[in-house]
Amino acid sequence: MVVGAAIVRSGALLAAQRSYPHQLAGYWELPGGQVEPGEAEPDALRRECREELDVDVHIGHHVGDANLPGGSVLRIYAAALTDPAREPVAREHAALRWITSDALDDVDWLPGDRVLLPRLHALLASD
Ligand code: 9L3
Ligand code: MG
Repeated sequence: MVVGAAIVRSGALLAAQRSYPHQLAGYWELPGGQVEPGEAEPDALRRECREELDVDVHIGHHVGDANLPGGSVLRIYAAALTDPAREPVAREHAALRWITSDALDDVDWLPGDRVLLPRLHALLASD
């Protein structure tokens, strides 16, 4: 299982551009990663956000799932910055961007994340 965070702040969604592996580099994703054995999904997501973005997040509701190449599942949860004034830092990504609904479809998303765009539009609309 791979978990990803749909971090929303002021009507915008945080997207992160992958820097590795080279097949995925340049594409955008919701930050996150592998759930470790015995780890609860929200705990994994909080850990990944600290490691990748250097921020603490509150994890909200389940937004949706998508199949990833290779057979694993990407599970997205809504999330919010614990301190909205603290800007996330790209510790493992090439870049970070806050995306509003009008620009969501134009981002070069990884295929798994792209499948969830209707859910992400709905999430932004409810913010
Ligand atoms: N993945 C796809 N979309 C995402 C995330 C967080 C991850 N939003 C894919 C990319 C990798 C795998 O899952 O093939 C594991 O992710 P990571 O641990 O390298 O971030
Ligand atoms: Mg990751």
